[in-house]
Amino acid sequence: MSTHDSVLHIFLFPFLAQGHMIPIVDMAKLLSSRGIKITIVTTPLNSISISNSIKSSKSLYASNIHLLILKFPSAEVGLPDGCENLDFVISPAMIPKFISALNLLQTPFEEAVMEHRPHCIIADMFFPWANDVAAKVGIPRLNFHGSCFFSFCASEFVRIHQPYNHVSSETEPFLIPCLPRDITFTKMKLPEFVRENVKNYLSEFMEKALEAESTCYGVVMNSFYELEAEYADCYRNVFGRKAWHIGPLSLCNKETEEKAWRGNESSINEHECLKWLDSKKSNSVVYVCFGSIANFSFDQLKEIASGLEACGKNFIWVVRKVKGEEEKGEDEEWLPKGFEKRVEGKGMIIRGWAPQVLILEHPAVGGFVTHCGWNSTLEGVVAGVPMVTWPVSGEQFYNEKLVTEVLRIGVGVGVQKWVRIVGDFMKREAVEKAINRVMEGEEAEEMRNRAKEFAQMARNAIAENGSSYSDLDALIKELKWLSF
Ligand SMILES: *[C@@H]1O[C@H](CO)[C@@H](O)[C@H](O)[C@H]1NC(C)=O
Ligand SMILES: *[C@@H]1O[C@H](CO)[C@@H](O)[C@H](O)[C@H]1NC(C)=O
Ligand SMILES: *[C@@H]1O[C@H](CO)[C@@H](O)[C@H](O)[C@H]1NC(C)=O
Ligand SMILES: CC(=O)N[C@H]1CO[C@H](CO)[C@@H](O)[C@@H]1O
Repeated sequence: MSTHDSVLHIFLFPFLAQGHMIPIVDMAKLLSSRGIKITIVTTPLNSISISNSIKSSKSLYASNIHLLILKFPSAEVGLPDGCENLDFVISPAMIPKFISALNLLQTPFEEAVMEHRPHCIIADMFFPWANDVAAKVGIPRLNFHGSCFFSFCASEFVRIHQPYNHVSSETEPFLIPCLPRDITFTKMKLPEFVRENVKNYLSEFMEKALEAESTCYGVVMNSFYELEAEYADCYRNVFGRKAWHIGPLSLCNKETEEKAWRGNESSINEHECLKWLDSKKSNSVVYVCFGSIANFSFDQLKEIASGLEACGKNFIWVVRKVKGEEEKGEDEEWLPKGFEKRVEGKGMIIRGWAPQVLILEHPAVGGFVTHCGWNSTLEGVVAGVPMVTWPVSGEQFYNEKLVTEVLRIGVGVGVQKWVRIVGDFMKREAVEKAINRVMEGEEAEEMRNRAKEFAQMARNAIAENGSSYSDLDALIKELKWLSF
């Protein structure tokens, strides 16, 4: 090793999508607070929001976090300039180009590792070649896949045993093999390339990522032991892999300002938003957000609007900015006629990025309609609010199972089909019914109580000597032992 002192230096290399960068920035803050020197490796455009998040941190340790910027090879693969983030990849034709660009980052990344000689690389699962880079310089590569133990185990068992080949239709339930507790699933909830057994660049990309997962040094998980103990054990014992649970990472943001800045500048003044929430009764507001990737049709947005209006609850609804539509004001065609007038005072629409953590933990918020991306799901757990699960794609259908059947802190809106970006279509009645189920009545009360217990467990986990705190200690000890 080139460093002569005993300060551990870790390279963090997040995937280039907003949802993946948020937990990595949190992880950087957490690790630096334990005396580790951190270098976050990213590209020019992505470095702006990362650097803003770090700056907003009043943490004493922010000066221990460095940024290393690699040029993104957009021109080399034929992507428009500045298309450096999966959130900007809007047409299917751009996906293979984006993947090629990710792979082209290997050489500059390797050069950076050679130059700076970190003691460990924590890279996103979608950089499978980080294993090779780490092996070249003889350091461990840890994987970060931004998901949880439950979903990882479930999807691996489905991938390995292919139970979907033994059902007669896409909607006939099958049991997920080997998984602790009986959990059923359907073929329709699997990604289309699995469902249709297509071999293409996407399936190849996934295979490579999963293969690298099985051969890397270990995994860091944004989760905590008490949330999914059986599945954490399953991951370690059945798959025989090393894993450290160090979450919930979002809990390392303590100041209002840094919570508001998580990810990107909010499209709304957080004080205005909190003042509005202050004026509402406790547990009376439902917060609706589908993450940064989903892009629903106007018809779907109309159904959501009608469902929200019909259930009569207060709401905050985050809508992804619709290109060219944002200036039209009240006549936006994706809202039913007169909608904003009718819900005035009752509902708030945020166009763009919302200060989600601040909103969720406000006592007025009593329910969360979520796409079940892991970062959002865990934020819901930490806030102790029951959820309406509305998965779209990715591993979100497994996360839904964890929330509704294992933790029993949410109800499904009824989505049946995995559809990239646009999602399965849901009617207003389903929206209304699911929201009512988490907001009022005995069932809602029970879910809320359970959710509050998990929220407390999450706080205990990261407190001194808690399960996540101790696991991070163990990880640091092991890395030091390997390095010095
Ligand atoms: C969302 O989808 C619509 C088509 O339904 C498309 O016109 C628009 O550009 C997409 N927006 C984003 C931000 O991807
Ligand atoms: C962050 O917010 C700025 C300003 O609203 C926007 O221009 C930029 O595209 C956002 N970045 C990402 C990665 O979403
Ligand atoms: C944590 O554990 C150590 C060693 O067992 C002990 O000395 C310390 O007091 C504990 N801290 C807390 C906050 O319980
Ligand atoms: C992809 C994803 O789930 N992103 C979410 C991560 O958390 C922020 C708030 O902190 C959400 O706004 C994103 O939608």
